[in-house]
This record gives sequence, structure tokens and C-alpha cells, in this order.
Amino acid sequence: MLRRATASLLMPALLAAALAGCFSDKNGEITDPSPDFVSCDTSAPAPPTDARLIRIRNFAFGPAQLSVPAGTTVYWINCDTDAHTTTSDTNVWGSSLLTQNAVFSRRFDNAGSFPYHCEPHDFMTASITVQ
Ligand SMILES: [Cu+2]
Repeated sequence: MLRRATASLLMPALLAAALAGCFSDKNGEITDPSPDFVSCDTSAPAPPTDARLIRIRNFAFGPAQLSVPAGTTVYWINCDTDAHTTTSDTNVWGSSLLTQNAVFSRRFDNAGSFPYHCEPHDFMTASITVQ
């Protein structure tokens, strides 16, 4: 009786969390499928002028410092077997846990400095400057 009541309460919450994880994160999105240049393979084609790629590899964002013109879409791909996030220090965006080869993207329309980190690994820090 108690077990059934608990399950019925949990199911909608779990479903909502699963759907949110599939389709969108806060102020950004999980990108699936991704454009060709979004790859852990460093011989992938260069991004178009309105996009940039950040690879998460060996517990670091690369490049850690990125400067882009306003209107640029930034893609992050996780090249590690461990899961990581891209999480704004100032609550501007936040991805869910990205498993290996998962991609998150966000378009930066406003100028400013946007420091971010990885939620499980607070030593992983980086920033994006939008001009
Ligand atoms: Cu991490």
C-alpha cells in the first residue's frame, strides 16, 4: 500500500526529469544529432563563423578561455568516459550530466563575461567572453 503510493507520486517526477533531459536544459539544449564539426575527432571540419566548439577532455574544457562575437552558438562535447556538465557560475545556463559524446549547445546573444564550471568537478573552470 505504502509502496504503491510512493511509486505513483514518483512516476510523474521521474518522467518529467527524463523528458527534460532528452529535449532541453535550462537556457540551452542537448543537441542530438549534432552538426559535423561537433566531434571529439580533432580532424573534424572547422565550425562555421557563427559557431564554436569546446571539447571536454581529461577533466578540462578546451579551450578554457573563449572569446566570441554576439550571436555565436557554442557547442560543448564530452570526450571523456566520465560524465561532466557545463554550468554557468551566474545561473545563466546549466546542462544536465553529459555522458561520453553527449553535446550541449547555447547561443550567446548578449555581450559579457560568462564564467562556468563542471558541477561534479568544481576544479574544472572556464569562461566565455562575448563581444
Ligand atoms: Cu566534470
